[in-house]
Amino acid sequence: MSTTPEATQTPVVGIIMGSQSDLKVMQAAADILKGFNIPFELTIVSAHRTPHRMFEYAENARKRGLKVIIAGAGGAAHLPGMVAAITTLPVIGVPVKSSNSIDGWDSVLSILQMPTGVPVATVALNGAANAGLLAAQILSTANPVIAGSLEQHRETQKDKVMRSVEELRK
Ligand code: RP5
Repeated sequence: MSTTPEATQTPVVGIIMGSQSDLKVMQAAADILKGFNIPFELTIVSAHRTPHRMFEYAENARKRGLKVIIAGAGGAAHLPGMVAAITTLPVIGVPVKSSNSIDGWDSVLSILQMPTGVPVATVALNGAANAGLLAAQILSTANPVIAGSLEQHRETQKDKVMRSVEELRK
């Protein structure tokens, strides 16, 4: 497994976030993609503070070779929905619990409640690891190597639970 796939190959997943302060949550998506050897890029794109950058990023994403976008934001979290409005690539939204949020409900509801016609696949609050896994699953439909790695990942999870079951039996 390459240690820095994102540095050597064209990214197929774009991880974007509204602020540097989201990185502590969004890093989990990057870690998952690294584990699956999936090339990705990671950057900050703010719907509110850099709207033109957001538009350009979303408009060019498919042309640049991206296949999935993971977008994380907190507060009035418009980033995933706006990016989904501009591109037809699948967009996975990660609601981030930001420091001045109302328990994260602001982020969850603004990402989750997309109007019909422009879907965002919303994961749990701070659920960036699942966003990484979902991106891998989307890519696995056309990539048997990733599909095999996902099977292995599930087996590992199962084995961990079964070890706990054995421990409790003792
Ligand atoms: C959102 O506002 C960001 O996604 C972040 O979660 C939140 C707070 O941003 P900072 O004030 O920390 O830059 O746009």
